[in-house]
Amino acid sequence: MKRVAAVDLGASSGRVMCAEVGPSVLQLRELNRFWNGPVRVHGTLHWDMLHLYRSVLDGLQLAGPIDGLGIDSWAVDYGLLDRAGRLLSNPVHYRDSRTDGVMERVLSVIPAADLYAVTGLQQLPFNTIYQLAAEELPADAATLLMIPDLLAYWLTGEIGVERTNASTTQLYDVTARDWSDELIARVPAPGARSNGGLPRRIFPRLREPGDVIGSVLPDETGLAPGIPVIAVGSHDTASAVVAVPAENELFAYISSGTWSLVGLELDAPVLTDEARRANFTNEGGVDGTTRFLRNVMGLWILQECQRIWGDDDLEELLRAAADAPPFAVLIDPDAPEFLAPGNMPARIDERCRASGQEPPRSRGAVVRCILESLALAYRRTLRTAQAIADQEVDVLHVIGGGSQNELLCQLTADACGVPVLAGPVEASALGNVLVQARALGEPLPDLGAMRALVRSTHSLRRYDPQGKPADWDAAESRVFGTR
Ligand code: LFR
Repeated sequence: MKRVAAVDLGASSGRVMCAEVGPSVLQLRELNRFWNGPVRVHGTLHWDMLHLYRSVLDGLQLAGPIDGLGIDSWAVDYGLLDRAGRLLSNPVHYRDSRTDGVMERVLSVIPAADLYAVTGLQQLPFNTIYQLAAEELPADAATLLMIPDLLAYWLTGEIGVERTNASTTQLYDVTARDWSDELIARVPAPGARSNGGLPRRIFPRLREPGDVIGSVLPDETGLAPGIPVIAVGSHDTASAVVAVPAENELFAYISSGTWSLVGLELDAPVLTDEARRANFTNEGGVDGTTRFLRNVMGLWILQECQRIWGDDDLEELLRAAADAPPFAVLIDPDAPEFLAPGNMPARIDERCRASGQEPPRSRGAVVRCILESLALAYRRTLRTAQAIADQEVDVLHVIGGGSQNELLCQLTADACGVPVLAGPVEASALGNVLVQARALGEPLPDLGAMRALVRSTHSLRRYDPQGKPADWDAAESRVFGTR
């Protein structure tokens, strides 16, 4: 039996959990949970890195004796260190507007097909490559670290970038399984339409999930000396997919939180034109797997509505949504205007007017619109993934915080026409501790063994498809045309 701690940082909250992992045992206990989100300073959205580090230390101090700790977080964002190892500035939030228009400029230098052939990554305006092309690299930048790697560096003094997170930068060669020297050399300088290139030396050596990064530096962290810090699937979605409680290979998943990551687990990347045009990503998974998925905007739109309304009673909002008339108003949740923080109810109204729909009149109707629209986007994404990868799917696993949203789970089953199995909620933290436990010697030889342990220790809720499939067909052609 191993006792380990998981640091799991999501885009709206972070948490430190303590776990016991052993034969027939997989038990998590939350040590602390803390706010995370954008902090606007002079117009730029930042992450509050020191608040996160401080909160991580506070949580770890409550853990008692542990055999290891691992860190996962959202992807794409990074910190830059100078030669002395000092963080040059607070990492910028991926929803910041500095990347507006940058993707188009980069693609005029590196054609989209070239980029996809190397990286297999979906086009998201905030991919690391576009963030780096948005601003002049500070002259004293010596090292780029992704968010979990930055925290691991503060804890241990060791430098490196974990592979699953590196795979989200759009500067990683998914076939060679290393940084792409070619793309790094072609990234255009800010404002330029020609090659500027980034210095190759700022990209550190890659680590594998399961590698021991180093041990905790005792003095300033206040933690017991010598605790191993273990690289996990440091991209939160990679860790979450480890904990999908699938019984066989015929499954799809939705990692449901601020984002909804909808897709399949494959043995190898799909780098075809069809996959590129459908904007599917081939992110790196644990044990060399490929996460073939698309980002759907997720519960972010609802979270922003709640913030604008000042209404944190989600249960009540969901009850009202359940009573609101079905299919009244539908939107494409992936429309670019829903990406940046702001007044989502007003943006939904605008979107409705622009598409000839009467805007929703009550909060319940707005929430119904968001959830039905998400379910439609899931259906479309799932069907496209299956068609491209030529894979049958018997069950759709919904994992993460959104798996607690009963109305959304039922609508998802109805829209997709497959049974949904909901849970576990803390999928990222579970994937994180499972990979650590294996690295520390627990007999969990492969993903199948890890998933079997999740299944035998966590109860799942099943939602069978209900209602008329024809209603969803009609809804799909209303929003996306008949393609
Ligand atoms: C989910 C997630 C997604 C990634 C987005 C931005 O938390 O990690 O996988 O696309 O955040 O980093």
